[in-house]
Amino acid sequence: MAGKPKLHYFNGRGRMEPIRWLLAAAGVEFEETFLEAPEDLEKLRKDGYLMFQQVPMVEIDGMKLVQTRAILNYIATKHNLYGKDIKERALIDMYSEGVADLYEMIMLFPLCPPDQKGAKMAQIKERTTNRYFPAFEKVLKSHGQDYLVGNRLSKADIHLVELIYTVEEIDPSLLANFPLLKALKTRISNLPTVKKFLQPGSQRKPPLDDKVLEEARRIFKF
Ligand SMILES: N[C@@H](CCC(=O)N[C@@H](CS)C(=O)NCC(=O)O)C(=O)O
Repeated sequence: MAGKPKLHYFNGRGRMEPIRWLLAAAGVEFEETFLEAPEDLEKLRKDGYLMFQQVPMVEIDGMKLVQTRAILNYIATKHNLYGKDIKERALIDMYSEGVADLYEMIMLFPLCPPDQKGAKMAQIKERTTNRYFPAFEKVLKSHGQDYLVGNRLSKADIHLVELIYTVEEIDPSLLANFPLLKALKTRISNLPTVKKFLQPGSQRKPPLDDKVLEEARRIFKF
């Protein structure tokens, strides 16, 4: 039997967090090796483990995978979280990309220059309530099913629920007008694997704070 996947990243959410969520939801145990200094990243590069000199990198099934989406797609395919045919897969990709667009705006917010923070946050809230959440609410309403695609759990549901939690950390009221998203959040959160991941002490990472941001700046030199 293959060993546990090993995740290489720093000890923060960033681009690895959706991978942690997806593995956890699939019920896959994983190990993590945290970069603590720029030298740790340099070593992975020197050893030839990072195709584009970047992390996230995940050792899984004898491969050293990079590129977040490739990693997510591999895990989703392996664990039947990627639809039953190419049409379902296209929808799952479309929804996942929408989630990723808003997630990226939120993830990059702490890097925003102080004088632009107010405008950026206003844009994040506006996009959440006027663009992304209504789009997903409409999908759920259109078919009345429990999951976004094919009435079956897919990676799109996991990514969306992770996003909902992230948005709620910014402002819980942003979810107020989206009853079907709330219900999806509750449903997915009650899956035993996800429930476990949401418990304190799991491998889920806390929101970025100044200390973690400083650590990321030091390791990635930005
Ligand atoms: N498209 C890549 C982007 C990866 C990326 O930007 N990684 C950052 C850390 S979050 C990194 O390794 N930065 C160092 C560098 O680019 O040299 C992915 O999604 O995995």
